[in-house]
Amino acid sequence: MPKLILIYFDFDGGRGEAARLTMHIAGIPFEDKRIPGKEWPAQRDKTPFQAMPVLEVDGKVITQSNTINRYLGKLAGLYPKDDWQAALADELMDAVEDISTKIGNTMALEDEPKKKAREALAAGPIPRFLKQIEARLKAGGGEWFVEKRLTVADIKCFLWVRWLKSGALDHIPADIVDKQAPLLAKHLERVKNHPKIAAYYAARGK
Ligand SMILES: N[C@@H](CCC(=O)N[C@@H](CS)C(=O)NCC(=O)O)C(=O)O
Repeated sequence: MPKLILIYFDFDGGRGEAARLTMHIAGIPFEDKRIPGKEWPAQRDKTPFQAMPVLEVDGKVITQSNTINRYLGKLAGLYPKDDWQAALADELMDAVEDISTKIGNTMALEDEPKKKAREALAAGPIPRFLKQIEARLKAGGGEWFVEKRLTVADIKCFLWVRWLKSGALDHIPADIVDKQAPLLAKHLERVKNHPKIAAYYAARGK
């Protein structure tokens, strides 16, 4: 196994969290290097694309959260070997990334434009993505997105749905998932209760 260092912000979510969970589930040793927000400006230009997560693999770096998820998913046995199933997992992760980016783009807005932008997302794109992603879950059998087992696609979706349901996003109703995509709400519980994931967050006091 290569020497792995995951570099990301110091919170238990966001684009770096799927990588952490993937390595924990598989028992892959890694250094969880958490960068405090105040240190980020000094670090930004040292990263290849001025963004995190960054994964160091035996001293070389790769970036882009879904690229990292795929790479680690392969090491962890949580990514399909079959090309078609792998494409379905990729599609799902990229769809989640698309809508997460739309939401993420509102984070730095001032109060009034943020309200407007989020209300617009809650009125259209978020319900649409929820329903489309739920349809993919149904197509996979209703419990997992691909191969009828936990993969990095489930982890990616779980983290997005958890964010939506957390109530942390002002102007986006926390019950939007329950109302628009109840199967994704159930999927969240399924992933959250995976023994390795439950043990990980219990150990972190979450
Ligand atoms: N496409 C990239 C986006 C990376 C990204 O925007 N990361 C955010 C954190 S989730 C970041 O580093 N923001 C700090 C900044 O842009 O200064 C990925 O999927 O990894």
